[in-house]
Amino acid sequence: MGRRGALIVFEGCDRAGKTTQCKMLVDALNKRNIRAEYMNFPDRSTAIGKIISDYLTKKIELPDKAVHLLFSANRWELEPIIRNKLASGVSLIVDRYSYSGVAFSAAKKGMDLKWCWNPEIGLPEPDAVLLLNLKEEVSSKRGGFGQERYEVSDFQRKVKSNYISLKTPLWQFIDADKTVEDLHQEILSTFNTIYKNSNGKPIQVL
Ligand code: DGP
Ligand code: NA
Ligand code: NA
Repeated sequence: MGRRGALIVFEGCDRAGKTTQCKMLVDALNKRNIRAEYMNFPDRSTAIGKIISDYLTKKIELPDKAVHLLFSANRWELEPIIRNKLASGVSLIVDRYSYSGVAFSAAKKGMDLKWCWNPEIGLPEPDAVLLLNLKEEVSSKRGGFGQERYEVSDFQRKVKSNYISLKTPLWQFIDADKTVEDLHQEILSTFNTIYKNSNGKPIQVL
């Protein structure tokens, strides 16, 4: 049997370029015959994901704690798939994960990091978390900012400070204020190191 896949999570405030970079990384790896797939959270295509999507686009209102548990349940509904793919050798490039869950929810009044972290306990732990770091003045000028529920400058500042509280040795901060191609090259070489180092190590849990 070959090696397991690596689990790499991308985090960052809205409009930092995560989705673009995740997809470019998957394409680059597949071209190099490294099996890799893109995943994103929230996954709006599932039954739970549809409720989350309606909430984010402000079609419905829900209490903050209920929404938090839905986001978490959305990760748990895909947990068996994550485990199976990794075991079969596919690396997963994940666009947001539990850290978004906690950083965004805990930015709300009456919510704290510890309460928010609880439902994430037991999910597969990533081999690395790459935080695409972009100054708020730059990200807020990128297209589309401001259309969804959390895309407000004050809120994004709280999210950023929560990310800093969640940082562990698995995290790498990457300066995202550069061209798409330069950022891609940096991420590709970061991936190579993570991929080598994760070989033979069992997946841990959060
Ligand atoms: P995206 O599709 O990546 O733009 O993410 C949608 C929005 O939802 C974005 O503002 C970040 C936020 N978000 C992502 N995951 C979670 C989560 O688990 N909990 C909360 N409260 N917000 C989240
Ligand atoms: Na967004
Ligand atoms: Na995204």
